Amino acid sequence: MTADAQLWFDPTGIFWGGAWHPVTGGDTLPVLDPSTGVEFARIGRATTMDIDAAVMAAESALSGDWGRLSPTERGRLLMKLRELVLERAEDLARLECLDVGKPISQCRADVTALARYLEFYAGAADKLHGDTIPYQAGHTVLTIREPHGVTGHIVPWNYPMQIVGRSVGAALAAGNACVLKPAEDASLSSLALATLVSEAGFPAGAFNVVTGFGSEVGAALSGHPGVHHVSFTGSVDVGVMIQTAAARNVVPVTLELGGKSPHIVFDDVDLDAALPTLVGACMQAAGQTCSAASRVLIQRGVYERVIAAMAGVYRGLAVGPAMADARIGPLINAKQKQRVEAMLARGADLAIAAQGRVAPDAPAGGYYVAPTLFRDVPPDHVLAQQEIFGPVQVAIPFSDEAEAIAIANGTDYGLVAGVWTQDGARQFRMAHALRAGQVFVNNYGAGGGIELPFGGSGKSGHGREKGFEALYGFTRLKTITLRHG
Ligand code: TXE
Repeated sequence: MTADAQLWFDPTGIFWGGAWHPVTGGDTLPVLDPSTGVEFARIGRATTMDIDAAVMAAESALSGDWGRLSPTERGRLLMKLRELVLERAEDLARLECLDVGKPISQCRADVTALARYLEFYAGAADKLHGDTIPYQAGHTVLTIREPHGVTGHIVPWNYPMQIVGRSVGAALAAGNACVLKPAEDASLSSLALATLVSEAGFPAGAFNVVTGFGSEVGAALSGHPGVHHVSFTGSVDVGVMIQTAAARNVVPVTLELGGKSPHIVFDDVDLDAALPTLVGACMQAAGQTCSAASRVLIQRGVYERVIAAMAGVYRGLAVGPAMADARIGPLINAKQKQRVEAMLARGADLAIAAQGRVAPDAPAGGYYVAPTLFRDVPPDHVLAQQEIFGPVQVAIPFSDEAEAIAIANGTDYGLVAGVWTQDGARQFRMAHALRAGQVFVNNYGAGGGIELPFGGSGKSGHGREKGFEALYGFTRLKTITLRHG
């Protein structure tokens, strides 16, 4: 462990049934600092037996103290957890910075977002109302929302705290008991959260964390017959596996699988307002963001001006160590760096408008990639079709609204879209026409907004995270028909 972040728990343990346990078999996995490539801790490599234990602990919680709490009491516990998160905010941020390689200021923002998710869902816990439905004479019909039961949460490494906050926060508020499987590259903040859950006084088994490989414990969790809902954020291929595994038990899944989100710039753009976002909406977490605006569609009348302005921003982008708070940090691991470099190589036939640079002080072992803006990219080019998940954007020219819509909707994904235009009617036309779960007009939130439902269509997945919609997703509706004559 380096002096940059201090662990206040043993990361080789896993947390279930309100207590820490060694993993069955005692195997561990290395935790590397993406800024240096150096190992600084180890986490437990759990087995399917550990998943069985965690699911059983969650089942016991539902039939025990956790299941007996009122919604208001669940909300208060979430609020207490929020307070503890804020008390340890700097520790959590430094831990995440070291583990995930995101610039420290982005990690601080992630802690703030985690606290805000907990606050939102704490307040919402006792506001999950049902309906009454007019029916036949002599009957009263009402609907109530019940928790699914045990919910499985498989989380990636790009925004661990935010994704745990939005997913586990909503599930707990709705009364489920959670089993969380963080990514093997980013498990520390989930383990840290378990210490705070314990301190907040959550009943045993309400929140459980099991670390290890996705292909081992992740697969076991998603196909476990004791799990009643699976929430997954990650790659399309694994999303398909998870949906298939859950289908064998006929349980619902929420899948958030990334995208190739278009940011569309019309000739009447207010370029001063748009420019920071046109680049910034792709550079958070070094482009490893599901909602990254990785395609910039620019109308021909303003094309050269926008490219020149974006190129100017790119030339000022320096990639460097996360703890030094470089604007852009390293990628998560060597594999992701190879993936992004392989994609860059597939762009050898394209023109580069501008590149940023890797800072001279960036340690040689870190996973750094220089930001790259390609121009005049054909809409069907592989770089304009496939998620790159790195600091890479493609600029595509278009002539009119119809062409912009065709290009924007012309990928397998449909997560987020952004539009810059001052024409009010066009703002609405575009918002309706774009295939995306979120459309931003004259701004681009890159998935932002705790209160705003978020999710996609096509290969971006289905179901909604965030806001009240996520709460509904973590419940099932029961209809009660009373005949009273
Ligand atoms: O993701 P994986 P990877 C995309 C992005 C990236 C690519 C590959 O394009 O380049 O995916 O990243 C768990 N059963 N996104 O390989 O493997 C795993 O342990 C159950 C987009 O890292 O999907 C981790 O917890 N679980 C994305 C989680 O799945 C399994 C964020 C995600 O890892 C499993 C991340 C299995 N068989 C990557 N195999 C987004 N939407 O934000 C792995 N996992």
